[in-house]
Amino acid sequence: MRKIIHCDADCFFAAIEVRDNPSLKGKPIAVGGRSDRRGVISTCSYEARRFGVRSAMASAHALRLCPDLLLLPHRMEAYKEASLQMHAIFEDYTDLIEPLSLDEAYLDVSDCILHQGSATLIAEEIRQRIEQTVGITVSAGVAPNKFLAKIASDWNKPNGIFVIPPSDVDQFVQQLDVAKIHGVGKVTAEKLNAQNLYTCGDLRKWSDTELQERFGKFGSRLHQLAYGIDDREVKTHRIRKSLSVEHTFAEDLADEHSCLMKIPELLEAFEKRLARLPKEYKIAKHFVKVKFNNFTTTTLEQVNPSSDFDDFHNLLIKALKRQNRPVRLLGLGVRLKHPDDNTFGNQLELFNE
Ligand code: TTP
Ligand code: MG
Repeated sequence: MRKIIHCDADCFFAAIEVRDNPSLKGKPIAVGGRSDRRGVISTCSYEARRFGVRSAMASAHALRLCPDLLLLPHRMEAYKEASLQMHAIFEDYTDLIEPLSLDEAYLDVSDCILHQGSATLIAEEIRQRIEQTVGITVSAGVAPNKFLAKIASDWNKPNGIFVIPPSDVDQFVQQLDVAKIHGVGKVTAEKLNAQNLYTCGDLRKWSDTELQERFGKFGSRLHQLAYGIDDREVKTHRIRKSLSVEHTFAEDLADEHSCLMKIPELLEAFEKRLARLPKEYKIAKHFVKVKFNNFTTTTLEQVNPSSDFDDFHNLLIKALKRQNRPVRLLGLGVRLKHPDDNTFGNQLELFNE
């Protein structure tokens, strides 16, 4: 069972404009291209939304709907900077982050041990920290999968959180409007409604085959979503160079024996993460990391790693010999190779050919 958080900033570009010019607060504003140049609205404040102004609408049309609309030009650098700040906060909780746009991301916090692993408390802390450091509000959805987390982040927007615990999934999905399903646009929603299918509960009356006959491949997906099932993983886009786990112990580990005793639990956490790693990755090296009680850190690597994890045992014994002191932190992990990684090492191989 996964724990997924979907974070989505509230009227992102507009919120940054208000943050940087507080006199705009409470006013109908929009960020977009100029109406005399056939510009379109990128986004607008909630005050402007009350007039019917929407993203992707022609700016000229928006100004007719809301004559007092303050139309501001883009400041992409400021939005990118805020986006980076948000991601830096996400990274304190997990490596499994899938950005969907500058202001939106999925986080898989299944392995996060902060707040006793409560995804709800993690999401609340993320929202608070973004508000404090970036100066904008973010809405969050917490659920056992991406499909539901995304719907949940929209549920109490703006500046809200909505949690769908596993025990509530069935009931929540039963009454969910089919139009809320990602991929169900206006046309599909109308088709479904014409068949008396309004909620996901209604969708369950149809078999997988019946839905496929009517909607092709998407029909099969609809069948799964109607039961709240979505197995899609949170996909990080960057290429990983390494994968590891580490732990700082409440009390220093006094000797080699007590350090070696910690390997099994570190390995257990590590293997969980390794299981989620996409198959294209190859393990190039094993390594251990040791931080001693004087805060010096040492790492030791094994270039031709064994196929099991016995290396960690031997590496750790060697690393500990570098300083005979109590240990604060132990880590172990692997350096990775990815076929798409075009850094120096791979290019050299190319030249060698
Ligand atoms: P969204 O998250 O879709 O919208 P939003 O953050 O403005 O509002 P909400 O509170 O509903 O989340 O998009 C994020 C940013 O991406 C948005 O601030 C501006 C930009 N954007 C466009 O430039 N064009 C578009 O059509 C959309 C939808 C967004
Ligand atoms: Mg948003």
